[in-house]
Amino acid sequence: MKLIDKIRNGERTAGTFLNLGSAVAAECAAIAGFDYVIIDLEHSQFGFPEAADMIKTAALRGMPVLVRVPEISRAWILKLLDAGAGGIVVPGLKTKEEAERLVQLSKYPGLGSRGFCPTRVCDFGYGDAFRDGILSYAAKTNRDTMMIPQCETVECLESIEEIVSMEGIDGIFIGPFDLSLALGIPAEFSRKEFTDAIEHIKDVCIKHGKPVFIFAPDQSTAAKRMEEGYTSVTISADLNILIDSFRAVTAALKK
Ligand code: 3PY
Ligand code: MG
Repeated sequence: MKLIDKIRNGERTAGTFLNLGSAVAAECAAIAGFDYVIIDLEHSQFGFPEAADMIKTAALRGMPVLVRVPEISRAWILKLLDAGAGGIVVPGLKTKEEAERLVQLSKYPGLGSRGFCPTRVCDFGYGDAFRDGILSYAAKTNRDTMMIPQCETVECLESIEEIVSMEGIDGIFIGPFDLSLALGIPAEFSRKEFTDAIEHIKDVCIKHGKPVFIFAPDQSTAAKRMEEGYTSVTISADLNILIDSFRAVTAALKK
């Protein structure tokens, strides 16, 4: 099932970041029962070929995939959506104009001006994606692909209502580390300035009926965020979970 359908069904979802660049890690996340993964092209060391491979492997496992892009560019957004990404997460977004550009590049006419070609995501035009005509395909794709700016700058926080209410913006992802840095209180997640900010973002999203995602570095923070009513929590990343598991094993051996 697509992530957006789980969200529409009112499910609280949990995902993780994939920073290893490994399609096998995408499979492992699916086997482990995550609801989705986010391929991270912002902070990792791999590129489009690996990401495309991960998207395909995840699809074979029925695992929804979002991709965090390194920048808002036509090249990245088209390639990733055409490869089959279910949505795009945009780090460091600041302005309403950047959000508008994201919508322009990622949504087909009706909402934007996404370039069209029958690519992998629609069986290269040989499946039944266009059974009801190209306009119906475009409208369905516009509804089903999620464009999710991260709120992690002061500028985005200040314009959050304008950005969230924009047609074609399908949710917000709170980046606690960058947001706290931007507020001048690095990683001080219990400070009132920080808790007020994330509560505000959550309330604005709820008011506009849009999902609100938040990153949690560990399971206890994730559980707390779930209780606080975030739509989705993205917990840690494949490489951190791997190192933590390795550490638990080595620590047990050395006891
Ligand atoms: C942040 O905390 O800044 C993030 O972007 C988490 O992914
Ligand atoms: Mg960030």
